[in-house]
Order: sequence, then structure tokens, then C-alpha cells
Amino acid sequence: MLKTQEKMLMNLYDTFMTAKRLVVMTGAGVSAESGIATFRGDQDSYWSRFDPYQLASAEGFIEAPQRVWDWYQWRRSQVGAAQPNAAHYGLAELAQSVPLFLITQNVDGLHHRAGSQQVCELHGRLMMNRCFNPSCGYREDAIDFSAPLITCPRCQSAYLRPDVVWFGESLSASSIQQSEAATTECDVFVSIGTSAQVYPAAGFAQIAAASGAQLIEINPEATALTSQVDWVIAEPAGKVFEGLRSLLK
Ligand code: BV8
Repeated sequence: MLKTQEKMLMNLYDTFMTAKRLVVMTGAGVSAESGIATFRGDQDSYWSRFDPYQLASAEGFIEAPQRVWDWYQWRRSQVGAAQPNAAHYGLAELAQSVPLFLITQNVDGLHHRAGSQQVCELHGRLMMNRCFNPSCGYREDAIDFSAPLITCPRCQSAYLRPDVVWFGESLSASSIQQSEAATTECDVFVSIGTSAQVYPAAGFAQIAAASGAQLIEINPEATALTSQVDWVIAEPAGKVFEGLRSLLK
């Protein structure tokens, strides 16, 4: 007699393997089991300790560049010391078997490090710096997590900043266009580890639902999306994919 957990995993495996076009969108929760703090929720999340608009906005950077720079350098040291978990590896392995479009709101790069080839990184890349002056266009890898805040080595007209999308900044048109196209055409949309509060990312599930896709959410907590999904798996993502990986072998 299959236990409930095994039945759930078999159903999820079958759903993934029979999907014609599978879209998965991840948020900070998919990296929680790698030891990286999420943004909202319990007491040690980022936004429970800091004001997001002070730390993740151009205005906050202009007001206190050193404070924002130090926060990102601290996050880089956290991410640099972290390893992908079973959810990152499981999604990379799944993409070997089924047509999977992977969208992430995360900037930690763990999907790439787990082997995912195609990742739509909506909010940019933590481990990259760019010139604050958009017309300069200078970019570089962020390798020294203790490096001081400096002005752009190319134009000298502005500070270097993390190559991420802050609140009030537009996502790249190509990221939005690719994600909208994929969600419009998918038959299964899986939201993993996101509180579904940040737009336009949070809107992709609605696009998928409007296109008739089956919506699945993997998240131990209820979110703004939970009432709209067809199937809620209220479990940690790493645990779910640990089980799935044994079926994917
Ligand atoms: C834009 C910087 C055009 C990168 C971040 C429409 C309606 C309302 C508001 C808006 C709208 N359109 C635009 C806005 C404004 C704003 C917005 O959405 N505000 C919200 C808060 C109301 N959006 C923007 O500004 C976007 N830009 O639209 O441009 C424009 C221009 C000018 C003016 C208006 C519009 C830019 C959005 C990007 C912002 N950048 N961060 C960085 O430093 O990381 S946001 C930040 O939140 C992160 O990027 C993160 O990716 C994102 C989403 O958070 P989550 O990933 O969901 O994380 P969270 O902690 O919230 O949730 C984690 C979940 O995991 C929880 O549910 C938890 O239960 C779960 N979990 C925990 N453990 C596990 C788990 N799940 C599974 N397994 C586990 N083990």
C-alpha cells in the first residue's frame, strides 16, 4: 500500500512527465534549504530586519550607497558559502526528461550551479556588478565579497552596483516577453518557494491559469496564489525533490 507521500510523489512525477510544456517559477524558498534567508515570513527573513525600499531600490542606494553595497556584499558571502539543494538539482535533472521553461526571481545563481542550462533570471544576478549609470553599460563579475564600494572603472561617473532589478526598476523586456510567451503556452505551471507578492513575476501564474494550465504550488506556507492553484503541496521544495529525484533516476 503506497503511503500518502509516495502517492503524491508518483502523481507529481506523472504530471511532470506527461506535461507537454512545463513552466516552473521559483522564489527565495527554493534556496531556503541551502541556508539562504528568504525575504518575507519568519523573523530572520531579510525584510523582517530591513526596509526593502531602503536596500533594494535605486533611491535607497542613492541615499546610502555604502549601506546597500555592504548588504549585497554580505548576501554574496552567504550565497558563495551555500550549495544548491535537491530542488535545484531535481529541476536541472527534470529538464533532461521534459520540455521545462525555468523562471526564477532569485539572484543567487544556484539553479545554474545545479546544472540548469536555461534559466530566465527575472531579477538579475547577485554575482555581477554594473555601473549605476545606465548609459555606461559596464559590467563585471563580483568576485571579491569584501571589495569596497567604488566608482565605475570605465566612466568614473557613478558607483558600481549589483546587477539586480530593484523595486521601481523595470525587468528586461526579453525576460518578460519570454516568460509571458512560455506561460501562455504551458499546460502545467509550478510555483515553488515564492510568496507571490512581487510583480510582474507574480502575474505569470495568472497568465498560465487564463491559458488553461494546471497550477501547482510547492510551499510549506499559504501564499497570495494558494487559493487559485489546482494542487497545493505544502512541503519544503528540497524534500519534495529528494523524493522525485529517486523516480527521475
Ligand atoms: C517593475 C532585488 C515596472 C533583487 C527585488 C503591480 C502591482 C503591485 C505592485 C507592482 C506592480 N508592478 C510593479 C509593482 C511594484 C513592485 C512590486 O511588485 N511591489 C510589491 C512588493 C507590491 N515591482 C517592481 O518594482 C518591479 N519592477 O514592475 O517595473 C515599474 C517601474 C516603476 C514603477 C512601477 C512599476 C521589480 C520587482 C523586483 C524587485 N526586486 N529584489 C534582490 O536583491 O534579490 S524583490 C525580492 O522579492 C526578491 O527579488 C525576490 O525574488 C522577490 C520575491 O520574493 P520571494 O522570492 O517570493 O521570496 P519571499 O521571501 O517573499 O517568499 C519566500 C516563500 O518561500 C515563502 O512563501 C515561504 O513560505 C516559502 N518557503 C520557505 N522555505 C521554503 C519555501 N518554499 C518551498 N520550500 C522551502 N523550503
